[in-house]
Amino acid sequence: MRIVDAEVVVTSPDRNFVTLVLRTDDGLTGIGDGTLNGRELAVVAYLREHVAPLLLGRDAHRIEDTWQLLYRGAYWRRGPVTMAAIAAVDVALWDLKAQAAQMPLYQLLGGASRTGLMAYGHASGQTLPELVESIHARLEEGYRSIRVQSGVPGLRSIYGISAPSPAQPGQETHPTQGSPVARPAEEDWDSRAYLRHLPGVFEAVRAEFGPELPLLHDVHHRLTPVQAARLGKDLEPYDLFWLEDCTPAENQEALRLVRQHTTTPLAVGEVFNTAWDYQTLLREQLIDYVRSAVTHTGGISHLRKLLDQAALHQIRAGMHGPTDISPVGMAAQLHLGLAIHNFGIQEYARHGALTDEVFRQTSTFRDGHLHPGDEPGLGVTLDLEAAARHPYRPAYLPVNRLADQTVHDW
Ligand code: CS2
Ligand code: MG
Repeated sequence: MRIVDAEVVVTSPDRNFVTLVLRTDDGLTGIGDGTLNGRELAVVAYLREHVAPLLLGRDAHRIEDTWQLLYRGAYWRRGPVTMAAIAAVDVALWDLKAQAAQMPLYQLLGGASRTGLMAYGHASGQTLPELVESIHARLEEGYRSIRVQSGVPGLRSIYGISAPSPAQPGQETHPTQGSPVARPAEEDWDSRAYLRHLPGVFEAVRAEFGPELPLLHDVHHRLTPVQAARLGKDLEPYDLFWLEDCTPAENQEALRLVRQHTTTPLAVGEVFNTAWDYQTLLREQLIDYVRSAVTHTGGISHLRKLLDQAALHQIRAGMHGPTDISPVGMAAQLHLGLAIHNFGIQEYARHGALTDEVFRQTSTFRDGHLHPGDEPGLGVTLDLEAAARHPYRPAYLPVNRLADQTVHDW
């Protein structure tokens, strides 16, 4: 099974996606996601200029060898652009191998360890009534676990919440979705106001929805270790499923302080790109969930190694699944999540209707659970004609500023 063509497709149905399409001499087509939100074209150039020429003529079955060739062969280690590019190749090769074997990919990864993947959806509101309405809407859509994001009095617009609008009260912001921006939008931030406000939000949500509903919350890297420790403690009565990215976790040791002070479970890692970024976190058992996505962590081959290592420390997978992971990347992590033993939960934000036209998918979402489907391979096909109708649009993620205009983590 020789690779005869490697094409990089950029399309922007509802937002930008980068897809690698590999074709083989026996007529198969495999696809992989290389989308890096806000820096998409860096991955496109990496793939087109530096990776595609190396793939032509190679045996598509040699997945691990190709991974090592691209990782070690670059000499320069790690990094989001490199690891997204390697992920696109890795996932396309797994797609090809599973199609050649005429099996859904999860069968090649060891077979199903469960009947479906518990998925959490996003609820948010600028005010408490808007938030409650948003949680009800997600429950009606079938979600059985909910991430709760709330506005903070005095702050105009913050991560996960759109500014109040009569047309779409409390609807979640999908950064870069909709109207692309030539410059990053600026949002504002005040950690003390947030720390005062959030526990009351969770108290009210628990009072409305009862003790059973799994609730999650994303801090988006905004707190110092001591602030995060306090928030974890303050939220303990509301029994969170997890508290996500409570500090900028590239300072892995900082999580020690948080851990010493709270039993609120911690999830970290959506911005990491290799297993090496987790060394202290795993060894010292400082987190409970690994947030890495297949697309940003060198693909199935590398993330599998990280998750197997996490399993030895009773740490589970909670793979990143916002709309900036394409349907191809999502399918890859559904197959992986179905196969591994230490699956925890899957983030799931539905793509728009245009995206569903460009990427045809076999996955299903029923009663709060996802399943990748049983077609050979990943179960996703890319409609090249539909993709061509939606050219790339430059778009940036927002940035955050404090009241005195200091740039803060967004
Ligand atoms: C987020 C993401 O889903 C999440 O947990 O933190 O929405 C993140 O902001 C985006 O993926 C950035 O591209
Ligand atoms: Mg997050």
